[in-house]
Amino acid sequence: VQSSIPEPQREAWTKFAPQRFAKAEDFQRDAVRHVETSLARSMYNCDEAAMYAGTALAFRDRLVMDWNKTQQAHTFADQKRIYYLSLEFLMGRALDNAMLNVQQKDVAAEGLSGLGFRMEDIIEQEHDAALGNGGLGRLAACFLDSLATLNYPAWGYGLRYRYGIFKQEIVDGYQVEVPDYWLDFNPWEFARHDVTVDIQFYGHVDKWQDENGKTKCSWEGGEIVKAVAFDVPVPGYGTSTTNNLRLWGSKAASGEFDFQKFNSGEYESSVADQQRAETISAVLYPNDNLERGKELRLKQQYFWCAASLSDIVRRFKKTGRAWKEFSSQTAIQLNDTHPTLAIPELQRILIDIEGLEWDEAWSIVHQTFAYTNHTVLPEALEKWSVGLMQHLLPRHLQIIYEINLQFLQYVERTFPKDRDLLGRVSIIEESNPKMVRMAFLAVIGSHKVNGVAELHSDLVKTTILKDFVKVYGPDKFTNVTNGITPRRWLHQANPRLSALIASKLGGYDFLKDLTLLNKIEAHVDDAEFRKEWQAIKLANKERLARHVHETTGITLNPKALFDIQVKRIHEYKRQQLNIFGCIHRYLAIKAMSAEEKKKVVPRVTIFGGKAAPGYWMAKTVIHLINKVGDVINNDPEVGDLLKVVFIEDYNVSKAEFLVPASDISEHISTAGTEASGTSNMKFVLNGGLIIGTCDGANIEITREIGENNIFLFGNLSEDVEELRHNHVFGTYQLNESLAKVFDQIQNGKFGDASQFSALVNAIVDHGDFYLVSDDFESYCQTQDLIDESYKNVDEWTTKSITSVARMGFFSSDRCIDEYAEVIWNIEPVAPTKTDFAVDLA
Ligand code: 9GP
Repeated sequence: VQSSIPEPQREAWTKFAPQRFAKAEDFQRDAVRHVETSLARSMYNCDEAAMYAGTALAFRDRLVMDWNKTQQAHTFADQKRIYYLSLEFLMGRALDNAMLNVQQKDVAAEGLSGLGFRMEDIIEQEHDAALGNGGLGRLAACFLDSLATLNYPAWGYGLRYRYGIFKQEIVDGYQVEVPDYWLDFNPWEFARHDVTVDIQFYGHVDKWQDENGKTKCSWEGGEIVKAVAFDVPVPGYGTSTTNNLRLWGSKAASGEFDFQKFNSGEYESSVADQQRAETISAVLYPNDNLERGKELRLKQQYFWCAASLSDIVRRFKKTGRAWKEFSSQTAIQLNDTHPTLAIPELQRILIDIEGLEWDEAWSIVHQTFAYTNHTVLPEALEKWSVGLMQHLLPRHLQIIYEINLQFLQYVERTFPKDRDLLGRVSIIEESNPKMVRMAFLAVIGSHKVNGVAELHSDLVKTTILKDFVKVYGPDKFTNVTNGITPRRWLHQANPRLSALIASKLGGYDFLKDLTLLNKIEAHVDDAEFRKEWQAIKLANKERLARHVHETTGITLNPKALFDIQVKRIHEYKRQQLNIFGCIHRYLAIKAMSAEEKKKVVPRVTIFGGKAAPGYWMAKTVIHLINKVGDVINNDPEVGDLLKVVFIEDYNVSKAEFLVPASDISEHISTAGTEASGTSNMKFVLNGGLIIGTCDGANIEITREIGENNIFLFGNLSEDVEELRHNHVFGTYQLNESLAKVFDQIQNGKFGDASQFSALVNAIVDHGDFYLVSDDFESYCQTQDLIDESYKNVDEWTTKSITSVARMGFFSSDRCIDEYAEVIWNIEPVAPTKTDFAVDLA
């Protein structure tokens, strides 16, 4: 195609295509042009929002050049691609990331300043793309960054929710949910009105014999909804590779609205179809680690899986290859069980539409898919009732039954003496109503299954999928410990620390190979380096203190020990343990003499995180935190010795300034419950130490950075079951210090005690499932140890530097290389040379 374009045309094209900004003026020209022409604004009414738009569009123009070329190069290379199917992509803001990844932020900052704007203010104008709940969605976003940076031919597929995760407001200490209108202005997406797929729901299955007497099935009738593609460019760091994230939006298949109804005066019902169809991609379910079998959620899942597969299959068919090559050209990763319907959908396409035999199709399906498990919590494992599936997806249910039948026949042949095994591994749970177990379908339809940290992957094999290890053997199961992108979580969030590291390592290569960080350990005794290290932490704490003051009126002492726990609010994550610990500390301070108080290390405890709107206990925890804060922060006897702050509406962009400001962060889940955790990695990478349980990736962090550099406490996962059993059947003794904390709550010290009774009763009367009481003593003792350690500034700084130096393993680049080699079997494609991106590799 390229050589068929005549030279003069090609020359003109190249001459006028957007170029890299050689100087600040080039950026200004484009930004001003966009403000004037794309926004129809002028110098006199260009506010920060307008200048953000001008800046974003100026950068977008250039990103698109690399994006187009990358797509052409990947088509031309015709190599195996990876498709990452995730119902959540928690991307956060795009502008800062784009400027840094193409290494033009300094030019833009200079240009903006010349136009009378500050870079920080412009960046602040952008809405977060909050299409996710927590760790799972943010992991998908980090993976996209790494895939592009490492030049892998990869696409993300997700849903374009009109409303992302709700905005959280705190009113009188309670969480209130407000809609997130993030699409009001979003320059980062391209609507592809020409890329649409018709998606079918409901209907029935017709069965007939073809001319050769073979039984054929087809799915008929029902309702059609249109999927429209919206594409988002994902630029790699220091490479021209810019991959695509394709998000599907839903529309009525029959056009805008029913003209006949409109003409006969039925104005409202004329748009009803449209509204019903658009509902599918309207909202993100705001549940983290919790599934409820709602029909709309199943519709979302099928809509997105079917649209994505149709797109993938169409792209494959354009290559003209035979079907048997599909799985050597295509890898599809299922991010959790949410996209599991893609398995029966591909089988359906191959047998019902493309006419393949069942066995040939199944072998393609099985070789194509791999599944990542992100939780062993029973309440998070997806199940759909057979009745709902029959109603919504009748053909898929038939296919699932056939997959199950063949699988169970295999199990029966292999383990003829183990009758119970059949019931335990069946995709269909024989409950009332019968349920389809999606994790089992994902395992059976995939060639590899992975967990996300070593302990978690072991637990997967010994608990929820134990019987499948027996059936398939251990090789099908593997571990890929999670990681984070150092571009966003160090370079973007903490530019001064990144610059300090670069000054010692002779450049920013560590952002592409994080293991190079180990070289800063050689500078651990360098006095100047240590001074700057400490100054950076203090500056980050001052910035956070300013934010807290502006938003809550609370004044923080930046020299205090900043202790941060930010993540979704969940009983298993145990924010309740932290707030009970704060009350315990408060009581201790209140009992101190003036002399004793002088020895106390002042502490600021910061919480942040959303509760699922229907999760009452989590909302109670938020309420308690705010009420405890009100009392402590206004107690003159306590003063600066303790402050308790709740940061409203925790999201990716808030994480970017919270993470660099911590001295200690809390990762204190009941052992065996947190699959991995990824914020633990972010905090340590920014020089904060952590207090944590032996859970998820904390264990591997300890192995990498050394036991002396982490504060571990609490019971181990192997003891959890027995402790729980003892709570119910043995003699249960509430921890004494915790009992005193509860006395204060019940006496109304923090307001109406009845508001918090469920929280207290869960521990006192209902078996303390999360072992708060069992771990309380060791938690408080460890907090005391932290205070002691913090007093020794030198020792603390050494721990901080050493830990950062040893965090190389936790880059998401390492994860992606592991997935590429062990699971996907894909190779990078050499990036194209473009005028815009600087190719470091
Ligand atoms: O709860 C896990 C969290 O520990 C992990 O870091 C994250 C990414 O792997 O996934 C979370 N799981 C879910 O959100 C639901 O399975």
